Amino acid sequence: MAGGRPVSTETKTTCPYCGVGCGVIARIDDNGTVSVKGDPDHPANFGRLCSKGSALAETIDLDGRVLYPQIDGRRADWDEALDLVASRFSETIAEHGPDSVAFYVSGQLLTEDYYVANKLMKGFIGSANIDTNSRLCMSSSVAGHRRAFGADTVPGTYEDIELADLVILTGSNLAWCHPVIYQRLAAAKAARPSMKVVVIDPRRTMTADIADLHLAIRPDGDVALFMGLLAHLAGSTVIDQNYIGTHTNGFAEAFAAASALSIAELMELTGLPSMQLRQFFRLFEETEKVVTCYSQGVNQSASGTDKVNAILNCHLATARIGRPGMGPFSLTGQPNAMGGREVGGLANMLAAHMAIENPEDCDRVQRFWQSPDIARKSGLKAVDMFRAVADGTIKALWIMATNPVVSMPDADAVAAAIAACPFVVVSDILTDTDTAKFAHVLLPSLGWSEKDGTVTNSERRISRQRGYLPAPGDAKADWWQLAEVGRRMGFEGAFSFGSATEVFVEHAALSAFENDGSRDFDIGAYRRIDETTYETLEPFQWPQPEGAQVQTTRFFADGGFFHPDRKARFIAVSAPVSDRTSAEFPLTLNTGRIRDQWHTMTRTGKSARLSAHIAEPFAEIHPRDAMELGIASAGLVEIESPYGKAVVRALVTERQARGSLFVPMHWNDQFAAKARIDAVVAPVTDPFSGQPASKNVAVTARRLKVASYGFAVSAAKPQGLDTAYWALAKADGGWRLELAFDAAPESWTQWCRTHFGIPDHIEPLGYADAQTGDLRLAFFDGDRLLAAFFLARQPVAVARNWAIEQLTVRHAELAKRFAVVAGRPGAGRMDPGATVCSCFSVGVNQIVAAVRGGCHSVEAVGKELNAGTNCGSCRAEIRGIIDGCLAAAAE
Ligand SMILES: Nc1nc2c(c(=O)[nH]1)N[C@H]1C(S)=C(S)[C@@H](COP(=O)(O)OP(=O)(O)OC[C@H]3O[C@@H](n4cnc5c(=O)[nH]c(N)nc54)[C@H](O)[C@@H]3O)O[C@H]1N2
Ligand SMILES: Nc1nc2c(c(=O)[nH]1)N[C@H]1C(S)=C(S)[C@@H](COP(=O)(O)OP(=O)(O)OC[C@H]3O[C@@H](n4cnc5c(=O)[nH]c(N)nc54)[C@H](O)[C@@H]3O)O[C@H]1N2
Ligand code: SF4
Ligand SMILES: [Mo]
Repeated sequence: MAGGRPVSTETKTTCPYCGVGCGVIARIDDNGTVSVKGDPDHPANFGRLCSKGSALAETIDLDGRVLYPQIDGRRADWDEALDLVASRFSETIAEHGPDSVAFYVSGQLLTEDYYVANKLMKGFIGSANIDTNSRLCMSSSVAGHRRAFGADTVPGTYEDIELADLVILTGSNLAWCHPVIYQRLAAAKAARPSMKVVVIDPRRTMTADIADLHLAIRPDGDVALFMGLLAHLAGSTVIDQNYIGTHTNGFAEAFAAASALSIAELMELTGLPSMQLRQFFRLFEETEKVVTCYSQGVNQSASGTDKVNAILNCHLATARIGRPGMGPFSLTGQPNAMGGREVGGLANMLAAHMAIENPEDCDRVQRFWQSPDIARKSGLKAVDMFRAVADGTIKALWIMATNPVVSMPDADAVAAAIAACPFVVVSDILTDTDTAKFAHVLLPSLGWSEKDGTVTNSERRISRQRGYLPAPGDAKADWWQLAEVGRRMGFEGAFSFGSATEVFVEHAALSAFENDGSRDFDIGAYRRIDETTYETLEPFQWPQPEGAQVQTTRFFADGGFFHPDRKARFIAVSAPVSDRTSAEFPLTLNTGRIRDQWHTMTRTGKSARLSAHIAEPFAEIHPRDAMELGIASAGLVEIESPYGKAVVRALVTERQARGSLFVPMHWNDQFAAKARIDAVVAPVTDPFSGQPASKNVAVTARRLKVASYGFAVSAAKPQGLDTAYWALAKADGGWRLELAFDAAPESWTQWCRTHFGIPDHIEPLGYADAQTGDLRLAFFDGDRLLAAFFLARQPVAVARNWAIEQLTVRHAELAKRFAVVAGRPGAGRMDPGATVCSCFSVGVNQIVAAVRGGCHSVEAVGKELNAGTNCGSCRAEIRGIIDGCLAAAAE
């Protein structure tokens, strides 16, 4: 039973990863096996999925799950745990006031969870100290929208991206981070090749593969670029004086600010040659149907809000907004970043898109909630919230569905703050996360596949997530945990929700409460729905006011903004000084995502298939920078800022601009020795949004000298690792492990026994070369490989996928066992190489062979190897490999 229903064999639900919000059909076979496929009827994806969505079934096992409440590490029952949480929060409030407690929540909560969290903190505890990881994600967009539009409104729809003649992607690695929108864009462009795509990103990402123009902008050059564009447009005929005059304010000031920049200054600030600038400006000028999509290269910046407004200015000035194929488009990161904004989950929002700084809104919400108290001023934003935890102002903290010890800037300081906090509650699905280990009370939450509720995607579409598996152990929904604590804190009536439906209905009612069209967010049509309607709810876009026709899904084509005068505001922005480097910290660290991992890897890290794409933390570095620093490809690099250090593998590539490094945000202390890159990221924030500048951090980098490098595969999970470097990844049949050592242990055999759990009676097959320092050990239990260990003075050259395969094949003959020690495939066997296509586990060497064999297009490679024919997320990489092979052949 899930949510009181019988388990059915096919359930329509929504992917729990990115903000595209793809519909998923989960199927349970007779033997209990779960499989997922794209929902052909869901309007976000029409059946498509990306590699992460396709691998969902591999991430729902119960390994590592929190199954019952824990107090100081011991098992407790719900009553005891909830009583303790309620009493500690109540006592702290009684003694130190409401602002001495805080919630830090997440865009991965369902709307119902989020609604209850916000109601409890803002309406009943009476503090606005609830903030969310959306602060690190969308808050600059929220602030930019609110400045320009008077509300946090995303005007357009996904269809606009397909209808546009020009799609600008700035600060977005769409191919890897919103893969299904990328697939929709790529399909539209293939069908209509006149469509143009511009990618603006300091790095040449996989997304640039589809671009007609790639602008390798200087870090944080975006404000200047869009100021330059506005000045250019103002001098052209496409400026819409009528729209500007009727529906907006502030154009003259914004234009004056923008036109103050000379072309020389523009070139300097953006790092772009004048020809490229002009080409971009002209493309925008000449194309009416233009959509500008932006994501973290825009939001995560000290000038993030200004970047957003600089973009919005250009769309407002040309009235290219809210019409088919036109508009600015903030791509949301998390599955429910939008839902969180709708319930007011940020410390500076109220609920249902009402403003905390507006006393009338506060009164209205208080009346609706019939609450004793309501927060009337903003609470602490994430970075300040953890500072207040550090300095003892906040004494009780509830962290839900987020892993701040990994994802917050200055992460070591955040870890220290949480460790020192007198009372920490963590609601998670896993026991061992970098944050959960600090919990006084660890509460087991229902995860995807078990929980029920709604999420809102980037295009304002509300979809159901539905549970189809039973609750594991004592796990309970996040909203239930919050409501129980609310009741136990004395707010019985306000938190008597019996189901997710009841929460949703109240949320819908609040959105409609005294809403005469003055607020954009209105889903009043759903304020009276019953359990059955909620159960079968089809995806729908807001707004949906009660009694209105199902209406157009775009905003602002004819004005109707949400400032009191119903006009939009141009914002006069100025170009920031963006270079943060110094003699001591001469490099710019840029951080972000890779295709097949999700955030702190608590879920995607469980899939061997996803882990095969990129199996260890890395820093992209330009070949010339690498040379100057003496960093060799595949060597190790130590990155340092005044805040902390990290050690990752060097990935030398010309895709990276000179003077900067790119490191993924995903790795953490569960998967690597020292790769939490946020330990290095400075806690610098945007002055309007409070969003951290995670993409422009001054650092220094050096080669990490080690005595030897290692690689291992192990059937059992390696334990107790403490070497100079290690990075662990799930593999079919076990684990793979990259290693480096400062010194040799007394016995390598003993070292392997300890860390790979090898019984004493099993002696290794071995090979050692004193001259080269090469050492190989393989431990077999009968014909099964338990572990193989390869050591060298240089980064180990063993074929990784081949070595991993040895964990699952049988080694009956001695020759086969010796092949493992030899560290290479036998004659006639090809090493597939690093995985490119995770759906069909096709490696780079196989693709190269196919290209050499005459497959010169992605389609031909697909026919030969299946690669790229399922989710398509790897098609850009396959094209890159083909281009590389053909270029090499032509030389
Ligand atoms: N595979 C995968 N997909 C995800 C996620 C994931 O963890 N893994 N997470 C989801 C979430 S929550 C989010 S927020 C989104 C994020 O999605 P994206 O924003 O697309 O991803 P990022 O890699 O964080 O950053 C995007 C790009 O911004 C570029 N950039 C850095 N500095 C600048 C700059 O100054 N100007 C410009 N124009 N570009 C710059 C970076 O080089 C990077 O390529 O992804 C979502 N999708
Ligand atoms: N340097 C750098 N830092 C960044 C970024 C960057 O680009 N660079 N990006 C930032 C952005 S945009 C984001 S969105 C954040 C993301 O960062 P986080 O939110 O910290 O990352 P997640 O791994 O998604 O954390 C989700 C946690 O919730 C748990 N969980 C999963 N499902 C449930 C559930 O149903 N209920 C509960 N209670 N728990 C659950 C997971 O096990 C995990 O511990 O990182 C930010 N940090
Ligand atoms: S694009 Fe991929 S990760 Fe995003 S919602 Fe769709 S399937 Fe999930
Ligand atoms: Mo995000």
